[in-house]
Amino acid sequence: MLKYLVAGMFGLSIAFSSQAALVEVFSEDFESSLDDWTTVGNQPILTSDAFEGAQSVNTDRGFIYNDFALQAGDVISVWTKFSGEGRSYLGFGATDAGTNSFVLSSNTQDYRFQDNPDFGFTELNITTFSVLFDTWYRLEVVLGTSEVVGKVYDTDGTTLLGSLTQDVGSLGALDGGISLRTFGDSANVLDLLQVFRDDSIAVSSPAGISVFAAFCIALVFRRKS
Ligand SMILES: [Ca+2]
Repeated sequence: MLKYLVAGMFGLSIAFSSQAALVEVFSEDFESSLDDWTTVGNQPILTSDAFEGAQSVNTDRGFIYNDFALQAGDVISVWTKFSGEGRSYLGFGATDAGTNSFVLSSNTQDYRFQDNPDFGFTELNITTFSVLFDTWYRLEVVLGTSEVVGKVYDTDGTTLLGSLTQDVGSLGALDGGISLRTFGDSANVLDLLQVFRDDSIAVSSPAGISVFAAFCIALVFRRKS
């Protein structure tokens, strides 16, 4: 229940901080099959070490990606936890030609952007960051038209621990879906992937928009529980 409350507070934070009607347009909680995902490399493993529900995913060094049509302005969010050294990838613009990714690394203690043509890697901007084991972090990527911002939040989902900006020109194509990857310790996991989008609801006052967005997101989380 606490986790749902935290997730709900995170939703409220998005609504109130952005002054826009951000609503959930995609969700994957890893509670059932991975039929909607394409696997590159090793097969993903569903684990019982979950942030939400009963399962999360470890991709065993492979990438998984889907064909959800991301748009500029989208906010992509996923939870991750490390039990040992490794990396967690939150990717965007994913197709069969590769992806881009925001990467949190417990093995090198940093977060970074990568361009991943053919699911390889080209290192882009990087910032040192102290990653703790056995701690849930929320990763977020905000897609812009000229730059993309990656953020790392603490276990409460709302305390911003660090952010990194990457110009779009250094990334690969942005048209495509979402990708995920873990490598390193077999117990490093990802859970509750969500995409939020401004649905441009016409409400006269910004406060009204925020309240409406908070109501919508609260409903979404309530349905999940
Ligand atoms: Ca789950």
